Amino acid sequence: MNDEIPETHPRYKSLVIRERLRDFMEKGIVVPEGLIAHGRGEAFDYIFGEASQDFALESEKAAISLLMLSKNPVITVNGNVAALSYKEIVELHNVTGIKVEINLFHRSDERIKKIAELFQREGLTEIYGIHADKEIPGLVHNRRFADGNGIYSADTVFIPLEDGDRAMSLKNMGKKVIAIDLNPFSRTSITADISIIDEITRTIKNFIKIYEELKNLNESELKEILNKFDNKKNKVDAINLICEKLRYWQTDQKPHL
Ligand code: PTJ
Repeated sequence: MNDEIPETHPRYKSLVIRERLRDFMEKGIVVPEGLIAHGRGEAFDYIFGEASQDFALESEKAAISLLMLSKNPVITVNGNVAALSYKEIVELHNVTGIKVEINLFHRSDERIKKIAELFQREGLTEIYGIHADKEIPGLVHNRRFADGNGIYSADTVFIPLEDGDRAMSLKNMGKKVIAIDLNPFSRTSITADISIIDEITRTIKNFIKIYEELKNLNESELKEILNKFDNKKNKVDAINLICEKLRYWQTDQKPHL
């Protein structure tokens, strides 16, 4: 698949991800709009130096703590998320028990079937959202369809890659929301209780490592991590880094963060 991209290329990982999204678009899993959405994320990642910054790692630690404290957490998966991270999401499910629900903006039975098969081939037996029997109040688009045993009844919903109004509707239902979005200004980043400003493939890999570090902590130790976490400060750090980087490129002053 990647034979023409030399591993020594300075932007190798980014080029491999682009190629992967194109391949999964040809398979009917990613929609063409998904490539545009990825481009928006990539532009932010370029500024962040294509690396998980401290503010990202802190939010990832808080997110794992919240997932471990939750009784019924669900990760919601769209075409881009499935294409980029299905293997790691199954691994995350295997270690944390998080449920996996397919929820698509450009919803079709055919895409749902293809995405479900991807996860099934990786060994995931229970996939939610195939027969979405509930609607999230306040939404008019396709993301309103939810599984009564999945997102609809979850206490924590983990939303990667979505700039939308669903996060607010889920919060209005009393749920905790964790988001992954490289864009700190997206509606989902603004609304989430924990806004992870990091690239999805790095985030899910970090999650598995962080889980290993935290898995023996008790409830009060996990709660302490959450209490110390300041989502607003983290978002401000991300925005400050963007400003510093832009200034650096203007003036050659090294960014502090
Ligand atoms: O598969 P579907 O039909 O559900 O459609 C999926 C897309 C992604 C097309 C749909 O959800 C969409 O239009 O998303 P948005 O509203 O463009 O939001 C996607 C957000 O993800 C943007 O704010 C990007 O900054 C962010 N993003 C894109 N790629 C990455 C990312 N964040 C982290 N890692 C990425 N690789």
